Amino acid sequence: RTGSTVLLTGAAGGVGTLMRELLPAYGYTLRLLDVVPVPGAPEAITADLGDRDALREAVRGTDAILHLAGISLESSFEKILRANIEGTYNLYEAARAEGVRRIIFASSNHAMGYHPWPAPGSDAPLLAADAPHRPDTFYGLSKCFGEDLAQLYWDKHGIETVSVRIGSLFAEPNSVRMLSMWLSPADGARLFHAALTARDVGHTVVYGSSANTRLVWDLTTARGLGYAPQDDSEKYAEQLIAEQGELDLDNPDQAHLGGHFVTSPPQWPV
Ligand code: 15L
Repeated sequence: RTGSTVLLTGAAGGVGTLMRELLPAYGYTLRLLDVVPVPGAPEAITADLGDRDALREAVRGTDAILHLAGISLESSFEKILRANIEGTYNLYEAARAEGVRRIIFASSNHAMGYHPWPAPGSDAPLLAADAPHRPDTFYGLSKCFGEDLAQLYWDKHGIETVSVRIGSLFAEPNSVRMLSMWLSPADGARLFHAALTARDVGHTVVYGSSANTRLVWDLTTARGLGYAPQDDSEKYAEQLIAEQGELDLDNPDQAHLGGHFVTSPPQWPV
């Protein structure tokens, strides 16, 4: 519901920064949290996802949580375990203890990264939201865990979650792969707003992308929330393909939906 207070975790991150700008127009009051200070927002809460008391206080009195915090690239298993797996558990526990009823979980396309890229011209169906998990990294594995945690907290405690498998949420796509994966910032805000306001979501898993001409994911569950994407990456296609060439499915870096996360994942800075 608009007019509600939403805790935004990871408010200093890439997606968090974009959503801080775009979501207030939908009528939300945002409470910001990050492990580092949020530039331009001295009121933001600085807390680690390992600090359970701080999380209880941060979620108290909010109507919903948009959980973007955590490590957003591949890292060591130990770091992923702490930030993404234990951190997400700590946040759900805080929500349960404080009676918060709705969480939007920033899952990732990398939960599904080992699904093969469809051959050009093939009539392979779009990848459904309920296809099996095929994580491409420990990072992707932590997103699979988060989705299952969300299911558990719905079944056991009645806390609703929309798990959004975000594609590539950047101002513009910067690779040929991203022509399929791009979620424009404006469509990202539309999707999070739909996830925050749709009724009776239980635990719903959706792909987060714009209405891209080269889409590989089935957006049915996202549209079922009322999401109506307005953008299409195709306007960037000519230039990106001229610079980088078409995808080469014989190249192991490009043969799967997770792209180069499958072979040489970008590393979270230590
Ligand atoms: C992700 O999950 C990352 O957080 C982001 O930095 C991008 O790499 C994105 O996936 C992607 O696949 O483009």
